[in-house]
Amino acid sequence: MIKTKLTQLLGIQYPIIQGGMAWIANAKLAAAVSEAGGLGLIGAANAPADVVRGMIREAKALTSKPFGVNIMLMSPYADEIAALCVEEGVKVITTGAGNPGKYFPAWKEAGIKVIPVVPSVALARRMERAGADALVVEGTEAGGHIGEITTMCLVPQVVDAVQIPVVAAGGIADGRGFAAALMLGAQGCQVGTAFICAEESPAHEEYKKLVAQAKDTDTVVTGRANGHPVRSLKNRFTKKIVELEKEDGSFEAVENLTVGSYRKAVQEGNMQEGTFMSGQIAGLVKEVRPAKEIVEFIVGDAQDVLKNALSKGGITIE
Ligand code: TUI
Repeated sequence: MIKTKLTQLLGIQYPIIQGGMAWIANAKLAAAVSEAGGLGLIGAANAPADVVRGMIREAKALTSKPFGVNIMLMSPYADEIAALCVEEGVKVITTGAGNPGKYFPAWKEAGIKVIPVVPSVALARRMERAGADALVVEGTEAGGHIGEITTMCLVPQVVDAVQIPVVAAGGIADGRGFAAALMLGAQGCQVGTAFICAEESPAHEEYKKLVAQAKDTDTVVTGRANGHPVRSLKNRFTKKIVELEKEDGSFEAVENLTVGSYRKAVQEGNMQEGTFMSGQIAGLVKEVRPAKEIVEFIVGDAQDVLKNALSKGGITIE
């Protein structure tokens, strides 16, 4: 049993949050992770408010345990979704790809636990001042929209800069990574890539196969030139984006090429036109298995690692 300030704050069994991955983090996956003792998240991504409301209601029907909603702040529906989370009695909100400051008063008033995802110390400090209950601190190893700093460097710097609990994200898919995050001062971890390969994940079989077969060097970051860096698995489509960026790195050009490409990856497994977002840790994810097994594997392995770190590593302290 690993109990931390995060398990206490959220009333969950294990300090593991499932990433709110666009098109993948649906009600079934979120409910499966929450049922397993972690915190499942519904990823609102760019979905309209009524679709998100439907997912929240479906998750409520599937689990009585706490789950959350991740709001992608670049979505045109972010304002509506921020309000509907209050209406629907959502217990936990995480946010990504922006500053959620303007929503804090309404969320706090409703008693919602607010956990912004931050890629820097500066934003972490600002979010703590605004009233965040905890932070997901996401390193550049993560999949999807990313910051510049690695998990290893960012987590301890944020831990030193704030008082609220820190959840490490980016590059964690097993007990070693989770244990390392705790050693850096985190109170929990967020896991994305490994849950793409959950049995309950709606990702296309081709997507799951790509993640399970990926090796360490198989991801690439596109979109740096237009200010929205996104990490995904290398394929013919990312090659096309990289070429376009060399010729015409304008926001519009890259946006026009990539619009709809996340859906094409998740729903169609479309290698020609799909962006298969994934973290660098894909090389460690080898198989498709139930969400419960993924949660229990990470926790069990971390306990073992923490108890036996010195003896197994042949390390002595004199
Ligand atoms: O948000 C993510 N990961 C994502 S969002 C996404 S969907 C998307 N669609 C189109 C373009 C880009 C993304 C896919 N993956 N992770 C959390 C995260 N948040 N990473 C980085 C940030 C972030 C960046 C800047 C958070 C705040 C921020 O603040 C800027 C500001 O306004 O101060």
